[in-house]
Formats: sequence, structure tokens, C-alpha cells
Amino acid sequence: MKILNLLSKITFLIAILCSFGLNLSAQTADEGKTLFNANCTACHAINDKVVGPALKDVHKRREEAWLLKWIKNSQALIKSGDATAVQLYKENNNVLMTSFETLSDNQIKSIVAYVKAESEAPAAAVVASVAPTAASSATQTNWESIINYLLLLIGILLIAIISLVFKILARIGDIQGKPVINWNSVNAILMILFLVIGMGAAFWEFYAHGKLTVFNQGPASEHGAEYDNMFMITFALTGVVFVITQVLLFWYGFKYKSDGKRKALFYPDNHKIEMWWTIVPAIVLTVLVIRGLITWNHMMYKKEDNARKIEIFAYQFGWNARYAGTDNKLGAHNFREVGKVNALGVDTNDVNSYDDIITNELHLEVNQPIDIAFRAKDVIHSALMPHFRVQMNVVPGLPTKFSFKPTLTTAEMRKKLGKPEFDYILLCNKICGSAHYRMKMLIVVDTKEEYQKWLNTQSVLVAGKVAPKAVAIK
Ligand code: HEC
Ligand SMILES: [Cu+2]
Repeated sequence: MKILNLLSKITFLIAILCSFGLNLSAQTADEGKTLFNANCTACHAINDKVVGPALKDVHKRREEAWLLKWIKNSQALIKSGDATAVQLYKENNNVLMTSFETLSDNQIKSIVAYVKAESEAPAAAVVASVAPTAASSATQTNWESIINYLLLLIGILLIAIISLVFKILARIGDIQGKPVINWNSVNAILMILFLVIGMGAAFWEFYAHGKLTVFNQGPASEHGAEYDNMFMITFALTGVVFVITQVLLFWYGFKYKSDGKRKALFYPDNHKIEMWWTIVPAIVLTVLVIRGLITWNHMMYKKEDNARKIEIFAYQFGWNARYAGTDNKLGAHNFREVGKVNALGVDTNDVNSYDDIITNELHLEVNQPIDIAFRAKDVIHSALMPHFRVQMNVVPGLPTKFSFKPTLTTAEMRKKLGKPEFDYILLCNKICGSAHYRMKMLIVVDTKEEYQKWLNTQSVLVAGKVAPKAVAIK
């Protein structure tokens, strides 16, 4: 009877958990709304044309499969010659839509579900129409969450059972007058196990995944070698200290476990030992810090005469690059000019801006020094270019800059790594909002010829005018 009772309780619990799971998945269209607001509202609205067309009823005029392809990479679809895509592109004056390769199929479906709900419902009734749309596409996620809850339940039961077993053992010990388990020995052995497994796992991790890190790929910039060297010295020193201290810590914990009889020695201080463990780290740290300062000065204050000027512009959630053009002077900018057309707020009356070029990709010429000026539109971002060992905060209203020289073209790096699909990237390294994770820009390092060829295909900011005193850069 007791078992029946228990079973009925468990069934009841599962029923509750299932309904919980349903509730969870009813949020699909909500998720779509969040994703839409984070990624699409810069260019789209449901009922109005913004940069891109109004999306009302887009689920009626396009197939789902087409929408998936389009949203992931519209530019590829246009290039493939897809008639609908090409026509759309022409109708919208050849404006390119951003690619969203990082969005999963389910995420895109949830965006489409949201657009559908918005299209069908008069503004006020949107909430009511969201739930059924979502529930129909939700059967898949349900099972997942049910299984997760069951696993959680089993875990809790296991813990309860184990603690019961220990309680019983303690009772038996009480009755026999001597404990069944000697916890001092158990803990001592656990110390050693923890040391061996923990440190073994750490070293295995270096061995197995160390080759995936950018350090293993080697730097692709001139100052990168110096940077890596400094990193490795610091890493080796702290690594040795780490191993010694951890082994001592856990070994002593094991060796001096209490046997219930021995008394601890009272040992208040030892000036000699304290002197040494203060002086040695002080010297080591001073050397590291001074070395670091020298490296920093090398990287930050080197002068390159013919450095090319590029601006990197960050916004929620994406990047632009602005090239200074033939005069190698970036036009002035003013935040008051920022708008839908002039997204970067460039002062188009400034002669220096006429030949500026704004792009969505960062192309660099190999072995050509560049001065990068960083600018943010809204909040603090951080420009991380891991392969070049460059990271600089991008702060609204506070100009930052960094100069460096790339030393390996994309093609050379692909060959070196044996990875034909390798690409350099620029990432945002400040949690700057809900779509921070997709702030990513492609970096291409070209040869001189490739670079010129690419630059020639880009259009200048104020077409028809040429900046006076144009000087070609060598
Ligand atoms: C940088 C601006 C921009 C962003 C951001 C953007 N789009 Fe677009 N979108 C466009 C443009 C422009 C077009 C028109 C086609 C073209 O010119 O390439 C378009 C077209 C579309 C179409 C086809 C419309 C039709 O009538 O068939 C869909 C669907 C679409 N976008 C969905 C999205 C979704 C979903 C997002 C967010 C994940 C998004 N777009 C983000 C600019 C953008
Ligand atoms: Cu950011």
C-alpha cells in the first residue's frame, strides 16, 4: 500500500512538471520578440518600411525554408541567383541585409512566429494570439524539459537515499560504541584523490584543448610575439608556484590527519621564513611588472610614418570600418549627424570625408602598419582581435587608438594552420546588451594587390567629389 501511495505521488509530480514544460515553451514567440528587437529593429518594422521592407505577412509571401536561408545569409542567396532574392535586393536599391549565421533554425522560426502573430493581430490582441502559435510548434521542447525535470528528481532522490544510509551507519556506530566509518581517514584520502584528479584533469585539459587556443596558433602581428612571450613567462612562473603550493597543501592535509591522540604544535611565527616568502615574490613580481611596462611602451608608443588610418565604429550590435581614402585623413564626425542614413555620424561637409569608405568587413594589407581609431555610438564595447593580440575598449565620447602591423595574410594563416575555412575575426569583449554575442566582424588580411583591388570595389562616402590635395600612399 505504501508503494502505491508513493507511485500516485510521483505521477502527480510528473503531471505538474509536464504542465510546467508546456508553459515554458509557450514563450517561443516571446523569444522571437526579444530576438527581433535585438537584431532586426535597426532595419525593420512590422508595418512600415525602414531600411528594409515592412515584414507584415512575410510568412504568407515567402516559404519557411526560403526565410531560413535568407535570414541566415541573404547575401549568399542573392549571389546564388535566387530570383526572389535578387529582385528584393534590386527593389531595395541594392542595400545589403546583415547575415545572421549565428541564429539557429529554431530562433529564426521563433522570430517568424512573432512576425506572424504581429501581422495577424490588431495591435491590442497580440498577446492573445501569441500562445496558440507557440504551442503548436512546441512539442519538441516539451520532452526535453520533462526529461530534465525527471533527471533532477532522480538526483534529489539519490542524495536523500545516500544521506539516509549514512544516518543508519552512524546509528550502528553508536550502538557498537565505535564509529563504522572513520571520517578522518576518509577525508585524508579524499584530499589526495582531489589533488590527483584535479591536477590530472587540469593538465589533460592543457594537453587536449591547448591546441585550440589562439596562443597555439601563434601571433599574426608584429608586436604579437612580444606579447606571447610575456604571457608565457608569467604563465610558466605562476604555473610552477601553483603546482608546488597545491601539492604541499593537499599532501600535508593527508599526512597530518588527526589520529585523535596527537596534539598540534603551537608555532606562532618564524621571521626568517616570513622574510623569504615576502622578498622572493616581491622581486619576481617587480621583474614581471617592469617587463610588462617595457612591452606596453613598445606596443603603444611606436611611431610609424606611413601608417594607414582606419576607424572602427561599434554600435549595438555590430561593427563598421571606415577607411580614410586616398588623402589618408578621416573626415570629422559629430554625434548629432548620426541617423538612419548616416549611421556613423560622419560630417559630410568636411572635405576629408569625401573619399572615406565605410564597410562591414575589415580588410588589412599585410606588413602595412595601421592606426586604428575606435569610436562607439551607444555604450562601452571592446574590440578584440585575438589573432593579432589586440584588444581596446571602445567608449562613447572617449577616443581610443591602437597601431599594429599584421604579418600573415588570411591565405598564409589558412595554410599554416591547415584549415582552409579559417578567418580572422573582430569580436566585442564587453557584455554590452542582449545581442552582444553576435557582435562579430570578419577581418581579411590581403596582399597589397588584393587589398587595392578590394578597396577599388568600395564606394566613397560623397560620390562625385574628390578630396583636394589627394596624396597616394606608398
Ligand atoms: C542592416 C539592415 C537590416 C537588418 C539588421 C535586418 N534586415 Fe532584413 N532586410 C534588409 C533589407 C535592406 C532587405 C531588403 C532586401 C535587400 O535589399 O537585401 C531585407 C529583407 C528582409 C526580408 C525579406 C522581406 C520580403 O519582403 O520578402 C526578411 C524576411 C527579413 N529581411 C528579415 C529580417 C530579420 C528577421 C532580421 C533580424 C534577424 C533582419 N531582417 C535584419 C535589411 C536588414
Ligand atoms: Cu559590444
